[in-house]
Amino acid sequence: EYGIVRPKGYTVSYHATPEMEKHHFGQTHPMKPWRLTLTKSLVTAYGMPFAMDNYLTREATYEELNSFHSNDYLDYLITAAPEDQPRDIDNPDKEVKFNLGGSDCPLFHGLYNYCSMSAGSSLDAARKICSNQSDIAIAWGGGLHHAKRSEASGFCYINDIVLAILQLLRIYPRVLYIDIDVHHGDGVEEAFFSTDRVMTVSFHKYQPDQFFPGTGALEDNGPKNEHNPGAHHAINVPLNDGITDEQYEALFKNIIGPINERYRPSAIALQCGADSLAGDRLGRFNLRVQGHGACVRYCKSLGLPMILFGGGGYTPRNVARAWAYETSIAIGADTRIPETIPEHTPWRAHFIHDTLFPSLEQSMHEPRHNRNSEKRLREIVAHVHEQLRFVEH
Ligand code: TV1
Ligand code: CA
Ligand code: ZN
Repeated sequence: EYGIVRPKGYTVSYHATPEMEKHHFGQTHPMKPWRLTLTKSLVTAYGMPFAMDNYLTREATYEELNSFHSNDYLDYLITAAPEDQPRDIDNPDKEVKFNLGGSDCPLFHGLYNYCSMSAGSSLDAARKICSNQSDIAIAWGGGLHHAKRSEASGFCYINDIVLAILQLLRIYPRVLYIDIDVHHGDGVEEAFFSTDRVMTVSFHKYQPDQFFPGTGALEDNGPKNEHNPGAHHAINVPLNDGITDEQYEALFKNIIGPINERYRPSAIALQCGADSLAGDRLGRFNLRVQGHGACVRYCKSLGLPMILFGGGGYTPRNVARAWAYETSIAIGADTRIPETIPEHTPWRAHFIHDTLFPSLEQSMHEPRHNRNSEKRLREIVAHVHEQLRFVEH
């Protein structure tokens, strides 16, 4: 109804299920799977499903999860019940196995179903890219970048991104992983630390001991041993509070452009964590929906097959705005969707302001002070370019 049509000779697939969205991490926990419902409602109100192939996600199988995660960990994840949740008062000494059951990664009803649905959406997306049936595949329920082989971490239990990239590697010689979540993409970096077939690039707030997870310094570029193929293939862009759209966009292009030219990836995996937006409950940046989306648009312009993953994002109305806008960018309809949120959008009242692009003032009471100097950003770009001199191809 907004004149959104299927792009010619170009296929975008959308992988989701309402099953995932009904799970709860707990009353006060910042991760709200319901933000996926809000996202879908906006995508639908704008008429975008007509321009995409829409797939209902299935649960990933044990064997699929096992392609990265250990049996010990998966077996515990299957059987661990909310009753196993250690309670500080009743049982202060109860051991937390695999980092499961603490406050960040609680055990909740249906946890295994939630995890396998998230992984299922990312694996389906990867398979569509491998079979050339999609040019861009979208899995907003994925993007859980902190999970390790045998450990849950930072609201993430199963690393769906690692699973999806492992699928891409069956077909594509080199995969570029880009992570614009406000947190460091440590789990994905670690999984591909020793290979040159994946280059990982994370942009994040960096302040060890003050901001999770505390890793991802500028100088951390992979194994220090020059003979390890993974050397120079981990790129970290540590940032401070309050970075703006203008700075972030320039930084993104100055880093991803040269990486694309030098590394020549055959596919892109882009984690679009929306906690880098202004006004996020956990984030620290001043990005607007347009600035966040500009990263997606730039990646699309490189013309490579691409998966878009979700990730963090703790102010649901802004998560929905960003991911709906980025869906429109994927289908090439971003110049055609109206800025005013459609009248008939379910839960429209949740958006507070009726625009897709709230101003900084609308997103937060007072914009954060920008602690990123131009000088420091230039140093970061120079350091990354220096790393690229060591990258072959
Ligand atoms: C329950 C209830 C859990 C309220 C967790 C914020 C809560 C946080 C909560 C929280 C919170 C974190 C740490 C400290 C490590 C801990 C999806 C030494 C108001 C991808 C994960 C952030 C981000 C984890 C995930 C972080 C992602 N911040 N309220 N927990 N311990 N954990 O700092 O990258 O977005 O905050
Ligand atoms: Ca990041
Ligand atoms: Zn995050």
